[in-house]
Amino acid sequence: MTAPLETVPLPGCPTWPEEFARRYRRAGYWCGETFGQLLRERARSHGERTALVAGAQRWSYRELDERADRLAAGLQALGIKPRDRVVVQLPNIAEFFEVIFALFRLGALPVFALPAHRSAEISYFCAFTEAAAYIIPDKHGGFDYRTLAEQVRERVPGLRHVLVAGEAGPFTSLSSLYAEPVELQGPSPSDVAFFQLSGGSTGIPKLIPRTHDDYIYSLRGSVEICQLDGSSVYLCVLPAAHNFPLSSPGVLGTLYAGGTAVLSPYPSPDVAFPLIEKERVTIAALVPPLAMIWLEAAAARRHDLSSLRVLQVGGAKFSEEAARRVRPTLGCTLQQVFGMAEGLVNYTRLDDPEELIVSTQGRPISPDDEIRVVDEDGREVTPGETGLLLTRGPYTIRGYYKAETHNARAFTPDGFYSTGDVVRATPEGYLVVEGREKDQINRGGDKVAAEEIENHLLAHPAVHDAAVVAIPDPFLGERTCAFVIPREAPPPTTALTTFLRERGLAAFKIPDRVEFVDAFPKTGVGKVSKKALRETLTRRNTASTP
Ligand code: OOB
Repeated sequence: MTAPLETVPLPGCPTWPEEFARRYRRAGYWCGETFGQLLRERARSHGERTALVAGAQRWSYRELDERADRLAAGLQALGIKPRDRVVVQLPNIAEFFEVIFALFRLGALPVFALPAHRSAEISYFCAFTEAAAYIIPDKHGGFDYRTLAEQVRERVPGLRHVLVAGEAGPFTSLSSLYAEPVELQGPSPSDVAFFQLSGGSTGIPKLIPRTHDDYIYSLRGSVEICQLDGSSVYLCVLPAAHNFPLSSPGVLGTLYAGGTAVLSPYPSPDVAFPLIEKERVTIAALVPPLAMIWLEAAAARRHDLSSLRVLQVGGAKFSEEAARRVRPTLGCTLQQVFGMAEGLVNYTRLDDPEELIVSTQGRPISPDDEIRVVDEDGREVTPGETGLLLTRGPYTIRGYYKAETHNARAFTPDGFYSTGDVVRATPEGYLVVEGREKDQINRGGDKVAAEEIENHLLAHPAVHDAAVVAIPDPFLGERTCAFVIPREAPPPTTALTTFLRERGLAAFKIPDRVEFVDAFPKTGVGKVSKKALRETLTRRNTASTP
């Protein structure tokens, strides 16, 4: 596979200015390698090692490499071309990786949907990216994705192919596509490799273009920080499409390091603990609510978890009290991970003092990750003060896909991404997440954009206005509450939640609670005051507790 070095940027994808690109190459961050080449190289140097374990399947590096080649040839024969977008919605199954490496080799671009997404989200991704194909499992978690694909097909007539891992039903099975490998030109390292999804704070989800160069750099940095090597065994329990289990260092980092990635179909201890024991897992990644469940279950000591050296926790704030329990309960190091699909990832280091590990969310991967903590006017705060986190660097995007207006707000003119996170930097340069300024609910790591849910609620005939806010929750950290001004008599709450489900929203986005009000409190400039709404809730709760 020969990769051209420079190509025309994909329309709608902002790139790094030339002087930065040059700097990142000179510093050795961008190495000029693509994912397709990376896998080929690993298959050459240690082809017989186990790359992936999923259920009864155990694929060596050689096998993964060959499967990707044969599937790439089949996808090409089907008419999938370089730069075509392909919405990939696969759970933690081995085919996930065969599919994405096949697409990488072809230069087609996976759009990473989550297994929890339903017709509203998937139809949007397919339509917005003008996807050539949509790839699903047959069934997972008791849900038939082929039914979903039928709904998506109806909504997006331009979608040419639905490809299924497993029983295809009316669609095409992936296994029917395998063909003799063909010579492919392959993408350039500076090309976009795929799209991640933003947690979002606006009405519609944003797509994040990541290049081979920038993402592989974040893998290399993560592998070094997490000390992965050929003997590492990574357990993937979170949905593999998410940036955290995919690349921090995740499955892709594990493959980069020549280790073994074990895919767990579900995150619960009854599924994950036997896998840790059997496969001698050395590192696993969790969101805080799952970490709490694991800590409870591990205390029962029914499984041998002694191989575990690192437990990563991230995606949402992990409470210091829970963080302190990791080492005594699991006998391993906690690593806090504060990252974002847009780029920047912070890690506590494995040999950091315990105090730093339990009380901070880590520091950036790269010496060239630029961090600014600013006040409301964009001025840098005194070191140690709390402010809004802005960042720029060798693996942080310069803009979302086809989102010019939003990009003007989410990025500063000099290219810093405004994360919407409120942080404080410690004297050691570690970040502590203190809160959030963006209009988003972080439901135990699942991100819900308030405006997206408000727009859906507004489509209900009984709703005059809606405002969605976070409510504190001891387990998930936050849950969602929708404040609704009804047009006349309030409809039953279930009428609204059923309505949202029927519109095809992912279950984690359905409000946990609905409160009816006559009017919304307003801020000085006349905007809905979500702060005052959250206070209303505290008052209502106090009033209802005897
Ligand atoms: C990860 O990525 P996303 O894109 O789902 O969400 C990013 C947002 C951050 O901006 C922040 O608001 C929140 O999730 N977050 C945390 C956190 N990690 C993420 N808030 C507090 N403490 C943490 N440790 O969530 C993600 C991507 C890569 C690695 C890890 C997490």
